[in-house]
Amino acid sequence: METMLTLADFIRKEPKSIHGYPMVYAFSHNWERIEKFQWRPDDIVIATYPKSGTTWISEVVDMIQNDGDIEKCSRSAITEKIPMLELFVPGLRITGTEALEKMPSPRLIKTHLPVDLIPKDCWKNNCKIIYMARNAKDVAVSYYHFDLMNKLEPYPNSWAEYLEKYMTGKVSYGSWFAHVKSWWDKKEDYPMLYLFYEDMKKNPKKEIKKVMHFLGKNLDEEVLRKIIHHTSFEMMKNNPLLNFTNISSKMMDHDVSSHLRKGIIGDWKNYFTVAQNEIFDGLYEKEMARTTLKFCTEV
Ligand code: PPS
Repeated sequence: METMLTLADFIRKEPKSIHGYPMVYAFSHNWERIEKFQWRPDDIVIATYPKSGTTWISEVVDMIQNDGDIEKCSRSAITEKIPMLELFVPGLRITGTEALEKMPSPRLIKTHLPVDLIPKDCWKNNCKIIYMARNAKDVAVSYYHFDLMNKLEPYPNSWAEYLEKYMTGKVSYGSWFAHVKSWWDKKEDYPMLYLFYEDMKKNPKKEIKKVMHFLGKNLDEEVLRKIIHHTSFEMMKNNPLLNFTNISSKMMDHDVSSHLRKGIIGDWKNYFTVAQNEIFDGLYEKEMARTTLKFCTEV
């Protein structure tokens, strides 16, 4: 049955509910593959809500793991060397779980799954988890532009319409609030590294060092400088192995928007109207009232 499906069957579809969470329609197919996923104790998981700097932190982790060796880190496109667990596009025969099964250890695994959807063995296996969060408003703007170009998502229509869906948690992977909070809470009973995009922007060296210590590595200053340079926005934007241009235009139209678009803190100010901002702040206050989690939205 699955082999009869083509990419066209997955283009511009509304997300489908998986255990109550809206999931990218294509990825929702054959969900048992996620539930049956075999973790390995030396897996390193990079978890994020979409558009929170996943690609950035992923390349940082790979550089650290490879002691800053750019040649080793250029072994393949980031989408291949760090597969996304839930990725499933039957028409293109791309499956995150299959790619991961074939991969030698230690594996680097990308996921946007909320805590509740992470295959349970992850916790038993003591996999190393790095979570990166980014402020809600810049994520909304980045996600909107991504959905304009990413045909696996429904077409977002106007910014106003998209923001409404985002605020009500009807976009793929659900509510930003629930995602960042549940991972923040998970940190209480599971040792993980919780990072912020904004901290990486302000002081990449400090954050990269945190990752380095978390991974049990000790790299000298020269290597750290190399990592900072190689993973800067400009370098990554122009690196075809890191900017997603390897992904077929049938899935992503890079003429509409780039995966590495602006890479700044505060771009939301160019999109939120005063009224939208007031409504958003009201919701934010309510949703974030009972958490110690704090974000920065401007420099
Ligand atoms: S995805 O598709 O969910 O995995 O996207 P993700 O990589 O999480 O997020 C994409 C946004 O991260 C920005 N980005 C960076 N910012 C600063 N420095 C570096 N090196 C960097 N790499 C990626 C990217 O530009 C997207 O944000 P926006 O605001 O759209 O530019």
